[in-house]
Amino acid sequence: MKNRIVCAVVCALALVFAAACAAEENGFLPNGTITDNLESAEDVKTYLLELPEPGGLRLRFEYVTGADYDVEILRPKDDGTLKSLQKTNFDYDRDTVSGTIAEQTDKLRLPEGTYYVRVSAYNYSGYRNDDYSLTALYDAEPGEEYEKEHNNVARKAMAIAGNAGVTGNLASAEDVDFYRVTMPGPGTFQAIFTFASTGDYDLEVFRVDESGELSRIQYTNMCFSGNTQTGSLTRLADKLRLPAGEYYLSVKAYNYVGYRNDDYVLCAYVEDESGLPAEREFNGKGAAATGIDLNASVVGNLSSAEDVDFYRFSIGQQESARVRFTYVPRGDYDVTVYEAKADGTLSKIQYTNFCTSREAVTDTITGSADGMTLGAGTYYIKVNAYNYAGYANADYTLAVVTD
Ligand SMILES: [Ca+2]
Ligand SMILES: [Ca+2]
Ligand SMILES: [Ca+2]
Ligand SMILES: [Ca+2]
Repeated sequence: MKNRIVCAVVCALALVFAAACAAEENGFLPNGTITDNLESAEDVKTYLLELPEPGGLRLRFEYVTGADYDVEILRPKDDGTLKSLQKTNFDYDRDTVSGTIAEQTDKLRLPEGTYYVRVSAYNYSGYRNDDYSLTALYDAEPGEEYEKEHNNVARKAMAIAGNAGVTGNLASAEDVDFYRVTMPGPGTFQAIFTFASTGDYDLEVFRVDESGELSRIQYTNMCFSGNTQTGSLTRLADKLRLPAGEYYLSVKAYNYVGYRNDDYVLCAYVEDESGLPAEREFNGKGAAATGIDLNASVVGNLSSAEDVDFYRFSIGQQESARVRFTYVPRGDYDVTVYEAKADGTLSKIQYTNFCTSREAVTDTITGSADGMTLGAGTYYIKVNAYNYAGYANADYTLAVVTD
């Protein structure tokens, strides 16, 4: 039995070697051109393509009009079989002056290594005996500033540094691109995305939950609804505040119609707030409240209309104090103060709505709530958007000041 397995492995290796040798005769270097033809409707031509470094690859295929070809890019798997990465049908059937047409495949980003390109007739009526020419258009992209496929699942995500753009693209409507960003300390996190303005992308941010599974914390649809815009467009996702840790970003097409093969640029803009008086997400419950001191400002923000931010402060002896809140004029905030009861429950003692209906000439507005007489104890403050329309992503500043 063992001998049969060894024999099978040897035979498989021999077949791979033979296939490689056979194809190598027809091999072509990156950016080289092969001129060839199919000798019959059943003929299949296979060419070896070696990519010395990871990079972008697209094929240029020139053929007689009226013909119908399939051009496929494959890579050998460890077991010797070939996996199809892309199959493009070329079937231009209108007349041209030259009688030929040159078209290109969508661009793939590929790891370095061995690939095969296979040319065949789509069907019997699409077969032509005429010459075609095939060119591999390849750009080496060894640097970290370029997407590294295959990254379609989170565990194969490409690690990217904060504040450094990575250029990638969707190779097909089904392509998914995962990236991983490590935040060494708590701080702000904001995705910046530059994309073809006619495209429609989904950009998602995930954290890893206790069980090791991805949990989505942000979804942004990146598109442009106008019809005159050309070129590319840059959009910002809402700013998040996140604990230290690893986060995943994914880019994919919103749907088949929204797919574009063009390059995009993704940047995770991060600012470390270790040691700074800033909110510490995830603080959506009193038990996870961010501790603050009396008469000291803390900066925070709502990362979505549903975000809730809890803060906690303590008073040693009776004080007269009030909440001071600084915010952008278009925001509409609910700020609620609670007293912690002996049984651990929170009892509401003050509610203030912070908003302005007047036209503001300043970037921010500062409002003060009514004064409160607070006995020794622990208190909580909850900040949330008054409603969906009142949500603003910009920073706010909160303080409890004694009179
Ligand atoms: Ca990709
Ligand atoms: Ca991908
Ligand atoms: Ca927040
Ligand atoms: Ca929060």
